[in-house]
Amino acid sequence: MPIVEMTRAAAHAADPKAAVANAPESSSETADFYAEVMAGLTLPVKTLPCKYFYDERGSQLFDEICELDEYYPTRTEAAIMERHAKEMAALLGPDCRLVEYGSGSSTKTRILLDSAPDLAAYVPVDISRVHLHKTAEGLRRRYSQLEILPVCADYTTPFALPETARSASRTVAYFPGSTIGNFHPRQAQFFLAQIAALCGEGGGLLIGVDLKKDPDVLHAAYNDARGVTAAFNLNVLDRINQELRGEFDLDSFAHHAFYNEELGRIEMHLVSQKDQTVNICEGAVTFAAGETIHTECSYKYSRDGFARLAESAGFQVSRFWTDPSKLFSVQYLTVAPVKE
Ligand code: AVJ
Repeated sequence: MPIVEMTRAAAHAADPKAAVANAPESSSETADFYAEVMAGLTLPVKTLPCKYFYDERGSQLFDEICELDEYYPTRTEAAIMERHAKEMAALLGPDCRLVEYGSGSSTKTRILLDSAPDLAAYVPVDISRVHLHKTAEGLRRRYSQLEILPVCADYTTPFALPETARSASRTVAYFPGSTIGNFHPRQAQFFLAQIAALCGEGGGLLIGVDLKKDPDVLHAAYNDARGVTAAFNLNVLDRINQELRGEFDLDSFAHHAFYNEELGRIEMHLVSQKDQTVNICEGAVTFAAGETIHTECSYKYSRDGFARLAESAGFQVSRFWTDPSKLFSVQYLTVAPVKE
């Protein structure tokens, strides 16, 4: 079926519940997904955007990754948040409009919200409409006094902030999880500059940033013994099969993750185990044995390296919290006054 008809079929799926759970939220999203998949797989170095990991199954697998012994970031960040929540909340100050980028299930946000009772509003921004509204409902029950204004948007592109009932004294962005590591440094600079512009003078950004460390620790975190990370990586091919009528044989691709020391990043790849051609809807992609699809970068920063990046985007690092082993950091950046 050609992509245009397929997207119509998705829009009129027979079982609406199944459509909500598994599939693209609209037909134009299926078309975008197809276009990005084919654009990535026809590059000289085949690539897939890592944002497509997070369908229903992928989000479940990611939650499982977060529980793994080897995967230190989630629990380390949560511990830093718990330990310094009061100080963080004080930095937000009264009547703050808190905007969360990629809110997901807002687990870490609860730590912050528990200590910050007098926010003007909480604005979770997420691309997944289902997740967003489910999470907002849960938070409304727990924080009945707080105005919660979910925005369904791809936060890497400009979006409008909703009006708050109570007028806000300032805007602070929250970007946990070290998702900033998925951006190449120049993309990260541009993205942070957009946040600085949105928050404006007096505004700030509370951000989780994974730190450079012993490569063996990094290697283990992305090559867990139970193979959950491998399943998470391979799931993107299954998603293409489901949503785009792809014909990937998952046994013909292998998970490969390693630390690229020179570039300071973990790279995840899917390695073709043989010469093969894979049909995807109307397209076809040919792989040589050993050829890879680059599926994710996860950059790790030194304290100084991130400070330089922040400054290049118009921020100043005003607080830096870390854990005793210096595995992870949470940092509070303030919008630097415009130089005369
Ligand atoms: C959610 C982007 C922070 O880079 O560590 C986990 C995603 N990839 N295991 C990360 C991920 C493989 C994760 N981020």
